[in-house]
Amino acid sequence: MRSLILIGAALLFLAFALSPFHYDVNVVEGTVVSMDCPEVWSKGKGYNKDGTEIMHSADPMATPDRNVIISFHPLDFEPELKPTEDAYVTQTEQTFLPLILPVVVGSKVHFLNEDEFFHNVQSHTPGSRFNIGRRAPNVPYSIKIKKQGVINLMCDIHSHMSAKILSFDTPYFCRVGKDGTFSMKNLPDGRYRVEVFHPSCDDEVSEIEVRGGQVFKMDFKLNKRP
Ligand SMILES: [Cu+2]
Repeated sequence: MRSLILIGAALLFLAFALSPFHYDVNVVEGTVVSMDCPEVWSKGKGYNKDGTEIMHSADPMATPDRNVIISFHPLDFEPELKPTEDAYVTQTEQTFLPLILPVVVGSKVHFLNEDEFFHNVQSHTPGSRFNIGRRAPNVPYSIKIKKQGVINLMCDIHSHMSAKILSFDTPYFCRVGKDGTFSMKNLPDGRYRVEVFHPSCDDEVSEIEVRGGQVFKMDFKLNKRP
């Protein structure tokens, strides 16, 4: 009986290994170094129309280096696109957090005003125009992102507030870590166009082929926008 179970398991394994639908998953890891790229905004003092000082959150998620996103776009197959869960943008101390939010196209993005005064969120990006109106503190509001691409967010009350949603037609993307390293896991075999997005550096585009369930290395050096 036991040997029958073992034979059965071996046959199942063989069927899986030989199946045309079987693929290995790979890992791409590496570093992103940004050179001489400016802060997204000046951290110097600025003033609102009413004379009050412009606020900026000191949260790390408001800094360019914590908002570097690397995405892998399959060239050999159509990936399954499941909406991103927990896609949140808050408005905190007159700052969008995070500055850059990556999602799969079709996801719902939730906005939450965490300040004690009104904010607005709107986009004038063609194909992704919306305006959630002026919202009181702690009243959440959600928008479905229908088109892929970069969507620019702003607040019509505080003109220094800006952020971006990166709406991807791939589920393979990650945020580069604090130490400048990244590790993109679960990449099926194939060729990919690799894009690195940094809020204030020039974008970097590259290509990689991954196969055989291995770990691949990729390093990027980003330069100031020309
Ligand atoms: Cu605002």
